[in-house]
Amino acid sequence: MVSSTSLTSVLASKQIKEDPESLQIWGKDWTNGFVVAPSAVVFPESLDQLQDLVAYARAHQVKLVPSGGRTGLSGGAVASQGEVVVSFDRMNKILDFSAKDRIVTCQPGLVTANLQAFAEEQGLYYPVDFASSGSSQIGGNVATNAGGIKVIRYGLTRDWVAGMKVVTGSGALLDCNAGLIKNATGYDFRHLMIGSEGTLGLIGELDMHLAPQPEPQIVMVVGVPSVVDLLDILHAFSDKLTLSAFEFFSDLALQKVQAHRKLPAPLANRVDNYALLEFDESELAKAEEAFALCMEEGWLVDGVISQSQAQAAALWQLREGISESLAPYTPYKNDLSVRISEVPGFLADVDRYVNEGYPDFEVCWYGHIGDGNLHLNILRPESLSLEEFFHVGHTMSPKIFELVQARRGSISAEHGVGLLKRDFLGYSRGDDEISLMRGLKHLFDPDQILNPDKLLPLTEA
Ligand code: S2G
Ligand code: ZN
Repeated sequence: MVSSTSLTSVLASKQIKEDPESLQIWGKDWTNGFVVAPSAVVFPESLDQLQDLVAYARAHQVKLVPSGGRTGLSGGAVASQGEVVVSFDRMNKILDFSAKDRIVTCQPGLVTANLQAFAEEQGLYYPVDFASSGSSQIGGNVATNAGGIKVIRYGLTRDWVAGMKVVTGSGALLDCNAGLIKNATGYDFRHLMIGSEGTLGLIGELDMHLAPQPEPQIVMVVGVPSVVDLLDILHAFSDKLTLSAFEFFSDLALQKVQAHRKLPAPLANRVDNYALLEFDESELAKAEEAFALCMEEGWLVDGVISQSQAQAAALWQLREGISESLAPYTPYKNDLSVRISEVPGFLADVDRYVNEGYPDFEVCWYGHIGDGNLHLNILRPESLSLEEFFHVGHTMSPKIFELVQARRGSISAEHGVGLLKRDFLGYSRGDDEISLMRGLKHLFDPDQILNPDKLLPLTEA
C-alpha cells in the first residue's frame, strides 16, 4: 500500500487522490467483472514527472497502472491490487503543429475527439474514429492500437503515429522517430510501444500524422438476408469505388439500438442483417451500379442512401449506438478477427456452437466486417446473475477461441488483451512468441512495475 505522504516526494499533493470515490472512478475502465482497488491516483503533468514517478516506483516497489480515457474493454486500465493509477487527464494539451509536415505534437491525455476537431480546424483530418472517441484519449488509443470504423480506408492508430516520447519501466526516456517519414536505423521502438497496453512504457508525448480532409461522405445501409453474401457485397463495391467504411450488424443489434435511442428502422421491412457502407459523394454513381449488381444477385434486398450529412449521421447512429444500447444487458464480449475470406465460415461456426450449447442465450453480432473484425456480444439472460453469467462466458471462450485458432485468427482484434483475454493469449500467439514477449517485458520493465499481470499469461505458479 502506498501512502500519499511518500508520493508527495515526487508530486504536489493536488496531483494525488486517495479518497474512495476517486479510487473507484479512476481505478477501472469500461470492463465489467474485475475488482477495483488502487491505493492512489496520481495526475502527472510533464515528461519529467513521469520519469520521477518511474524512479519512485522502482525504488519503492510500487506498481503503476496507466489510465487514459478509461474506455477500455479488456480490463487493461483496471487497478485491482493496490497499484497507483497514473492518470493522463492533466497531460492533455496540443504542444505544436506543423502544417508542412501535417503533424500535431500532443500529450497522451488529449481526448481523441479534440484531436479530430483540431485537425478539422487546420483543414485536415484525423481518421481513426469509433463510438468512444468523445471520451478516449490518444495515448490510450496508441497503447491499444485502436481501430474503429475507418480502418478499411485509413488503417489503424499505428499508421498515424509519426513519433513518440516514452518513459520505459527502467526510467529511460526514448525519443522515437521524431516525426520522420523514412528512418532505417534499426528496431523501431515506436511500433513496439504501440499496442503494448502500458506494460513496457508510459507514453508522454506523441507526434500524430494528419490526413487531407475527405470530401463529403455518403452513407448507405443495405439489408443482407444471408451473412454468407457479405463478402460478395464488399467486393462488388470495393471493386468499383473506395469505401471509407464497411460495417455489419444483425437485426437483433438494430432492434436494441432502435429501442434504446428511439430511432426508426432504416428500411421498410426487417432483414436478418445489415451492412453500412460509407464512400465519397463523387462515387455515388459507382455505388449505385454496385448496389444494382448486388440486387440482381440477390445478395441484398433493399437499401437507403443518405441525402444529407444529417441523415448520414442518423444512419451511423444505427451502428455506433450498438455498444451503448447493449450495455444494460451486461454482455459477455468477444472482439475477434479472422482473414476476410474466413468471415462467413467463422460466423457460421460460432453461431452453431452457441445455438447448440446455449439455446437460451441471445447473441448479438456486429463489427467492422471490412477488416475481418467481428464483435460477438452474448446478452445476459435475466435468469443468471452477472457473476454466474461471466463464469459461463469464461467457460465458452476456450471453445470460441479454438474456432478462432482453427482459422489462424485473433482473440482480440482491436480491444486489446488486458486482464480479460490474458489467459487465452496462447490461442493467437505461439509459445516462442510469448516467451520473447516476456523477454521484452523484462528488458523494458526490469522491476515489473508497469501495468502488472496485464497482457501476458501469468507465469506458471
Ligand atoms: C464497436 C465498441 C466496443 C464494443 O462498436 O465497434 O469496438 O462494445 C466496438 O464492442
Ligand atoms: Zn469495434
